[in-house]
Amino acid sequence: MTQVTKLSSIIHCDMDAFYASVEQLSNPELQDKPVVIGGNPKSRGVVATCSYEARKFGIRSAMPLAEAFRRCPHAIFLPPDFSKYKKASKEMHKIFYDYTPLIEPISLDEAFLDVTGSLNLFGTVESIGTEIKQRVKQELGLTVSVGIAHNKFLAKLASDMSKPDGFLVISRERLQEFLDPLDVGRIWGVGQKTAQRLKNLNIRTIRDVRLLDKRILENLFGSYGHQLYLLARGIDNRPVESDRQVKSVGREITFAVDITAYDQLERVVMELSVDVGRHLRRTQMQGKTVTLKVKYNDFKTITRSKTLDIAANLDEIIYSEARGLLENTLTKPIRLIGVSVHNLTEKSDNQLSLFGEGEESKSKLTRAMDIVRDKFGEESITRARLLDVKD
Ligand code: DCP
Ligand code: MG
Repeated sequence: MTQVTKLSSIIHCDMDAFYASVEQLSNPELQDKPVVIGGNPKSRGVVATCSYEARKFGIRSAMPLAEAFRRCPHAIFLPPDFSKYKKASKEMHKIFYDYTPLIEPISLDEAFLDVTGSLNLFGTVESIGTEIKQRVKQELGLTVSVGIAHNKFLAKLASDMSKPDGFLVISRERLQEFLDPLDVGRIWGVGQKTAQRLKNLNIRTIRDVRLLDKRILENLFGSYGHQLYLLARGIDNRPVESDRQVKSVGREITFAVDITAYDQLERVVMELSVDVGRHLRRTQMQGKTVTLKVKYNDFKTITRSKTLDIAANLDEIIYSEARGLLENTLTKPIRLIGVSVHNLTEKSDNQLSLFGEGEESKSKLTRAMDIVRDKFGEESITRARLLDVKD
């Protein structure tokens, strides 16, 4: 009997110049102009993103705003407006869900879709990709770049390489001839450091990596060497992990000015805890381990974790644990702080609370607040209540 292996059909979608495109859409005066998202060019912040018109001046994500201003003083500088971006992201996901429930969001503007099981209903993976692209344009007014292949690495490569307004299919037949001439930096997981290390060894293209013995790669790069061996051949067996299989939910923030006041830190930790809690409840998840991450002004980073007896997703519980972990961390000015919850399990809305009556009423109150926030926005309800949580 011959064994038939079913190949996956993966689509990678990534919006073009996402924050900037959303701003251009909401204000026609910004269209076709260099727009930089990040804030006041005189602040010490960095560029979140910029329109393709601004990229012509060499402006890029993560560049200091002052440098962006130097390159293009007539660019329009705007602060980010996350509620707008979240709304656009939600609408894009609604379109995705029409084709498959197997969606792995990577960021607000980027996701993998496994449509293997949807082909009977919708035709080919190419027709699904085309339809998604058209609908995002028609219904949202935004352009999304679409990459199609039989695994995640190749699908992402396809959308990255065809940007902006891209659409590219990497077929299995022409896979190696497509990959071989590409720069090593195109391999998933190869950052600037690894790329430089490879180039120092005169390994410049994916073909150069492919021609190396597996043992040499493993000697050079440890367990990642094995990955490199596979990726250079276009092999990537990672499944598309939909929301339910996500391993942690976290939020972090880099401050424009390093923080030295404890009460300010507490307030930020509260905001982050609320965001994490909201995301957990939206995706019907709960978690047992709360982690606090602190990066100091000298870039030294510490993480502290606490594992609870019972998994939780209430803002109060996450905040109270994160605040406990925050104690005695303010030994130097702090540059970044993050709160995350790990050890996730599913939690449905009607699941009984295991914390007893007190928690049950907190849970009800939180649910009521979530409903109000869904309707009127994140800032519609004061969070002062949380500041009173002492134990
Ligand atoms: N972002 C950010 N800081 C970064 C990189 C990105 O705040 N260092 C934000 C702004 C981007 C959004 O995330 O709009 C999506 O990131 P992408 O890397 O997908 O960049 P863009 O969508 O802006 O541009 P493109 O995908 O067309 O290259
Ligand atoms: Mg993008």
